[in-house]
Amino acid sequence: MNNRLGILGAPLTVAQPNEGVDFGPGSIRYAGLFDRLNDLGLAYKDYGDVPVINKRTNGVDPKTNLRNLDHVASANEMIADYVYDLKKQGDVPLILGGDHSIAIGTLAGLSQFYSNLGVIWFDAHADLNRGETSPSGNIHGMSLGVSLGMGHERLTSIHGQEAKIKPEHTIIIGARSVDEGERQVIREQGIRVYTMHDIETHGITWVMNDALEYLNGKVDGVHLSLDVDGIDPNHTPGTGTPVVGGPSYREAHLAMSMLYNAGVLTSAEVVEVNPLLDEGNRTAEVAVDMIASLYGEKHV
Ligand code: HAR
Ligand code: MN
Ligand code: MN
Ligand code: MN
Repeated sequence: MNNRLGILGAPLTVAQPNEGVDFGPGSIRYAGLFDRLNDLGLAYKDYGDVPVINKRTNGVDPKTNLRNLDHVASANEMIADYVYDLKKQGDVPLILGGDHSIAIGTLAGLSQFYSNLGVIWFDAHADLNRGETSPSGNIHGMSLGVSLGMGHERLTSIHGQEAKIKPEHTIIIGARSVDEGERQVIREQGIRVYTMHDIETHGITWVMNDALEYLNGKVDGVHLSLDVDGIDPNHTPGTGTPVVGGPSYREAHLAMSMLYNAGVLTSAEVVEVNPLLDEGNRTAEVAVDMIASLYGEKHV
């Protein structure tokens, strides 16, 4: 592996209800991503966007309680192939979403290179639903569950039948909107969750150190899945399912710097930036700030 970042857009939008998240990759690029990477002296290659097809069917399939399953499944097949190829080049994957269902493809593509990949899921939500438990039928609320091997076979079987990650290597940070069925999965599978309550009680420094210590020695890579709705919507208003009461800009920023300092990160994705719901391009700008911290930007 070299240190070159391989940047790939995954402009999928049909795993959630709002148009516009397909412009996420472009808005992040336009928010100054390359200038910041240049300032860091980082080598990168932009692979462009995966040519996903954003087709919506009418409503939820009553048999499965899944919306747009065919399109989400075939798009994620493609995303998995592209991520696999990028990783094969030796690049460090940085995937720009797109709704959070793209993690299904990202993790499927990555899983072939790791046997014990750690995942840090920074999100207001747990994304552990399946058709049976989902209040919405929206597959972006299911992608972590699918990667753990739970859910519709069309999704769990992308790049192989087996689960792509393990519950004991999975960490959720920032959760504050968790459904009952998801709570049960967290309990039964022993997934580590740092809630807003934990962040407030112990501070983000403690949370990140504890999370890193938890993974230390158990994993052969660490993937960050950064859902921008994980950050407080005061800073990231341009997203489809904002939830009040999230970590501040500074807390999220520090979490990213701490990941950089730990030197453990092997891939990342940033999802759910929706410029059509944004104030200017603020949310993409925050996303770029987070990416810059993640790859070592210092302010002095
Ligand atoms: N938990 C709810 C559902 O499954 C809302 C999910 C919203 N999802 C995201 N992903 N933005 O984090 O429908
Ligand atoms: Mn999410
Ligand atoms: Mn979310
Ligand atoms: Mn910064």
